[in-house]
Amino acid sequence: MTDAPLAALSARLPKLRLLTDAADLEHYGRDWTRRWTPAPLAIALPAEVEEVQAIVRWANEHGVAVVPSGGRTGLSGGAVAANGELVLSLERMNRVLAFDGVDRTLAVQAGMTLHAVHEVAKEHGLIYPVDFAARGSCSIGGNIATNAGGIRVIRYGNTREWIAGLTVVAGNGELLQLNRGLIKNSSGYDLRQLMIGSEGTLGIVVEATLRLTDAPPPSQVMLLALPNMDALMEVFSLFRARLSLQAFEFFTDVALRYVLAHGAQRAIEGDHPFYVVTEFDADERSQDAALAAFEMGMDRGWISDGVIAQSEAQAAALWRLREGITESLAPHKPYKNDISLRISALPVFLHEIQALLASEYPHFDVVWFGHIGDGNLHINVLRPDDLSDDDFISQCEHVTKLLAGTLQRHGGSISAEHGIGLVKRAYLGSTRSAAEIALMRGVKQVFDPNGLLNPGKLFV
Ligand code: 2HG
Ligand code: ZN
Repeated sequence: MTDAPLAALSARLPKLRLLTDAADLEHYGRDWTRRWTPAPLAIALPAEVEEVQAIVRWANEHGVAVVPSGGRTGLSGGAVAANGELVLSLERMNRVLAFDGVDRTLAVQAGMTLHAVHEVAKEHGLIYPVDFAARGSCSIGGNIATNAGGIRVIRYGNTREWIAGLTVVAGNGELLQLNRGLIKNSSGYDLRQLMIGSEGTLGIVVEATLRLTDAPPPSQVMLLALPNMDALMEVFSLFRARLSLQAFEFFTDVALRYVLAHGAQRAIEGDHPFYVVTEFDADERSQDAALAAFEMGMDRGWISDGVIAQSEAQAAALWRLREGITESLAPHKPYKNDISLRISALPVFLHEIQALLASEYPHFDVVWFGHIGDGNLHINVLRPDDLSDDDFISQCEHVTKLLAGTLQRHGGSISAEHGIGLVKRAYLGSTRSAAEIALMRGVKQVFDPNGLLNPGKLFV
C-alpha cells in the first residue's frame, strides 16, 4: 500500500479489511444511478463500531472524505464515491443485536438488509412495516439515511416513524446514543430525527433500534384499469373512504409495456392508460365494500376493468406488475424524478405536469408510476438509442428545472423518498427556502466541522 494516509490507517487498524482492487473500487464506488465514474481511494469494511470511530478520526487527521455505504440501491447518487473518498461500507456489520418483546423493538447493526429485518421480525411474530422492491439488497442504515418510504407508507408512514433509537458516529468520531428506544422523550432537540434523512452528511448510523408492530389482518390485492388520469384520484378517494388501505399504487400503460416485456404476466386484457394496484384489509365486511366501491367506480366511468387476486400467487403476480417496473427500466438507463405533492394538490398538478412532459419530451418514452396514495410520483424518462448519455441528461436537466418550478408553485418536493444526493442538489432550493438551507449548512458544520462526511451530497 503506497498511499500514505491508507498506510497510516492500516497501521492503526491492522485488522481492518481494506480493499483497493480496481474491481472493488468500481463496485463499491457507485449506486444504482450509474451516472458517475467511481473513483474512491479505497473501501473500508469495518466489523466493529470502534473501527468506524477510528476511521472517522483518521479521516479528520488526514483530510480524507468518507462516503458511508449500505446496499447502494439509492437512486440519487447519495452513495457515489467519485472523488478519492474512502468508502466506509457497513456490509459486514449486519447482525441482530437484541429483540425486546416488551418494548417490541429490534436492535440491529446498520448493514442488515431490509429483507433480513423483515424475516427476524416475523420470527418474533411481529412485522417491521417499511417495505419496497429493493428490500433484498438495501440496508437499514441506507433506509435511515434517506428516510425511505415505499409501498406501505399509506398505512404505516416512512422510516422515520419506526426508529426508536440510533447509535451514530459523528463527524469527529464521537459515539452518540440517540433516544435509546424511548417512546416519550421531551428533553430538547431530537437529534435522532435529524439524522434520519441526512444522507450520511451528519454522522454514520452504525446501529438502529427499530419499532415492530402486529402483522396486519389478511389482505386482498386488486388490479384496476382506469380510462384516464382524472379517474386516478377519484378512485383513490372512493377506495380510501370505504376500505382500510394497505397500499394504493399506480402505473401507466407505458410502464406496463416494459414490465410485461421483462417477464411479468398480463392480468387485464385491452388497452388502458392507467392502472392501480391496491391492497386492503380483507374481512367479510370489506369484501362487500370492495365490490361496492368497484361497482360504483365502474358506474361513474372511473374504472374500466379490474381483477382481484384469488391466491397468494396471484397477489404476487399483480404486485410484480408494479414492483418490477424499476428493474424492467434499468437497462434503458432512465433519468428519474421522484416528486411529491399534497394529495389535494395532485389533480391540478397532474394536468400541468402531463402537458409539460408532453411538450418537452415529445419523442421520449416517459414512464409514470408510484405511490399516488401518498402524493408521490416517479417519472422515469428513457434515453432513445440515438442520443448520447450527456445530451440525454442535459435535456432532462432542463425539464427538471421546469418541473422544479411547477413543484415550487404547488408547494411540492423535488425528492419524495429517494433523497437529494448528487442528482437533485441543484434543485434543493425549489423545495427548501434559502433560510432553511442556511440552517441545514449550519447543522452540518456542527456535526461535521471538517466537512468530511459525504461531501458534495445534498448541497452543491
Ligand atoms: C419504487 O417505488 C422505487 O419502485 C423506485 O421508489 C422508483 O425507479 C424508480 O423511479
Ligand atoms: Zn418509490
